[in-house]
Amino acid sequence: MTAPFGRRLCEVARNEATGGYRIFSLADRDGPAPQPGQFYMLAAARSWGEGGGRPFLPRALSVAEASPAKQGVRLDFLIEAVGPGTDRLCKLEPGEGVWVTGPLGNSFSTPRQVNPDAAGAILVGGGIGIAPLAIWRRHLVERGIPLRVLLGFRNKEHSGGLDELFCAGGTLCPEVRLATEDGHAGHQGFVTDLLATMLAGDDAASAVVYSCGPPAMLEAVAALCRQQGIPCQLAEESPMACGFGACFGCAVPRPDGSGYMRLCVDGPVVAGPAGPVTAGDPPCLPVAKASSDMVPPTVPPAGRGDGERRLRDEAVEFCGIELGHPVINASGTYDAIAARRVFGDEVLADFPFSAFVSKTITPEPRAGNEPQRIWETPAGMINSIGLPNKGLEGFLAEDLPQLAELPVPLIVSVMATNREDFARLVGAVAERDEVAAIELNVSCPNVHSGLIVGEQPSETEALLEALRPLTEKPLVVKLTPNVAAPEAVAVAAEAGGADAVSLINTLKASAFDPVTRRPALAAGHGGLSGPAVRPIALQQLRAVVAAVEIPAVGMGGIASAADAAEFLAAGASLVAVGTESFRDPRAGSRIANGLETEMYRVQSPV
Ligand code: RRO
Repeated sequence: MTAPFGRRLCEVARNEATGGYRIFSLADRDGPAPQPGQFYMLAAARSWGEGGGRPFLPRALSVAEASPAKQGVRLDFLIEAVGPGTDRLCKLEPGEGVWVTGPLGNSFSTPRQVNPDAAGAILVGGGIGIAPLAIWRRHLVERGIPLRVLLGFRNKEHSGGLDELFCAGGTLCPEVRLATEDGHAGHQGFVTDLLATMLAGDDAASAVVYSCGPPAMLEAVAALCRQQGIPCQLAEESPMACGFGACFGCAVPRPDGSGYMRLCVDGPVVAGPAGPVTAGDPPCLPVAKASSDMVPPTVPPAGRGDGERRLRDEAVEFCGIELGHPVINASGTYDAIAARRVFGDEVLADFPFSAFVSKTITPEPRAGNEPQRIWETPAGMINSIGLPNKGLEGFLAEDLPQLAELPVPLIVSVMATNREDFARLVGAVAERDEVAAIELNVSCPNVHSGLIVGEQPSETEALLEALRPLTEKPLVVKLTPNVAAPEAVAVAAEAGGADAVSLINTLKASAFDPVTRRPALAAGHGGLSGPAVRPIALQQLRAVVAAVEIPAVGMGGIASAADAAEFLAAGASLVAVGTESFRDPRAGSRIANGLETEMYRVQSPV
């Protein structure tokens, strides 16, 4: 089952305190019923990102219950206010709007699907992690599958949802046993104490364990199951910007140890043994700045450069390629293959971009950087993804045939650390008919030596001189903003034979975790994107456009048609949407649809 493509507006039906947490219910008129274990990306429709720019990203919440409503489905979530996103959701009143994307991710599998001899299910929940187990319990009860439920809480104040989700008529359901660290109810100690005893019994031998809770608890559950040879499924959590495979932020180690997987598309339910998972403010989607404060249409000025670009109609030509409109994606911010897996073929029917730029590929496969990979900042985020990709051969064999099914021209982004490897990439990619153009990423801030070429005009020119003879296909150079004069690099790229430049890549940035006081990202630093960088991107674009004759693709924090219009006014031939797609999977279409109107409006100076 695929999710509806894009985000939709739902209404808060209920938001009530329950033992330290809140039961938060939404009326989802147009959504399908979720499967147990699935999650949604949620963001308040109003005042999201105001007063300091956070929350900026939507938050991922597992569904605790779903019931048929007069129209559509009513969704229940359990929320704890642990950061700006959950704080905001906790304050919403019934009737207020929430942007919703989902249901997302995979779901629990019934014991027989996991183990044909299974006698029953053992559900193990901790704290707010009891949420997905509540809907899973109901599902199992309805199918007559025997089950036992073990739930653990720190204390009475942190036992929210228990009364509502695991009690009937005010009494705890008979199959539920409790463990509390303060001993106020049930066994005093950890829920894993109860699990250890249960798994040692003969009647547990063919059971399947399902668990959700804090990372340490999941690791203990996985270890116990491994010792007893009992299969387990763990609903994990990881910081997540998009929920549909675009941001590459929610990486967790694969259970078999072979690199990382994205929890949003390969989880959140993972077969044990569990890898380490990262806790934190359960992730998230805010609303783009409304563009309705613009004054009525008038005829735009003609020409190129500051405030002088004319957009006659939606179609544009870029390096000899006809495009339906001027909005493409920024490399690495939209995985069209994953999006199709999540949302189905509607992605093809209403593709958000007029050309698709792949995530950067390298000669050899790369696992990407260790998590934590993303961090929300005021009006933006820092990423340190580290170029995970299948390598040239893997890309050509597995990804290219799927990308060739997209209804738009394909631009393949490549990166190497030396000219020979760049040449290998360009040579191999250029000979494929499916590829319309090649983007040379000389500006990744997150890999060793990723920036060396793009920071130096002479290196950039020499690289282009080496690559130019290899293909007649357009070569687009992705510029770094992390230099004093990006226009000097653009001039060098043009001199070397580049057909176009694109800018900006992300700005080198850091953040510190307020709790640990250590760098928030495992790599120590990363690249900043989102509306926070927009004025910098516009200034660099102006400087580059003034310095070169070749066209420029402008990007950096574009969240609305009005923003895109600014980039076109500054001289961009195309605009690219990046981080905004994390918040709205159809942001590209929204911006393209609004763009023509924007271009014919006089921009208000205030
Ligand atoms: O994968 C990344 O970490 C990454 C890349 Br290749 C890039 O070009 N820009 C960025 O912000 N992140």
